[in-house]
Amino acid sequence: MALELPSLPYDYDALAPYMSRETLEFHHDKHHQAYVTNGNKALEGSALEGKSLEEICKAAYADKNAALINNVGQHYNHLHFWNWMKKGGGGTKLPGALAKAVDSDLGGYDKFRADFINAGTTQFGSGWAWLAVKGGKLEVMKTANGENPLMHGASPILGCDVWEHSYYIDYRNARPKYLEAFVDSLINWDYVAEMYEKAV
Ligand code: MN3
Repeated sequence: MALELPSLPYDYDALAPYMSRETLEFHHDKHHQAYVTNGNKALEGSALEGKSLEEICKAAYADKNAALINNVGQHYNHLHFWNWMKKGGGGTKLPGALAKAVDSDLGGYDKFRADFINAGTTQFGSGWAWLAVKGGKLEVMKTANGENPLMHGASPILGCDVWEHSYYIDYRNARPKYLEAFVDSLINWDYVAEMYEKAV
């Protein structure tokens, strides 16, 4: 089945002022669409056509297939990225089991917040900051370009896009400010908890 661009799970104005309509229009309608279009081109006639996105991400990385890593990887990342945000999200509203794991595996919410923002800030060039499950435990990670934790033996449960197209319209070069707004005001913790339940 060909890759498809899903609609945003909210209105284009829903995440303002933390993420503007203009950013979402470019990011979703242009950038994500391009990953879908180019991912389909790269998959056409390949042995991975019809496999799950998770399988394609892992196999593409093992095969060092840059077109698939970048485009199908980014399709997977963005599918979840839209759902990792919501109006009125962010802060310490973590569902119970996840809050417990953040305490035991990451040293508590405040340390998670600092480490996640630091991962995104120190990712040189384009990439992602992640909260992932590896070996049954939570881990803060960062990856370059279109890569994701699936390609590094882990299951992503939260990711923040730190490509400039995700923040330059709203924050210019202030990537740390964007990461703070993402963590404090945008994270959809219910969706993160759903992915956590599936990953452990
Ligand atoms: Mn992006």
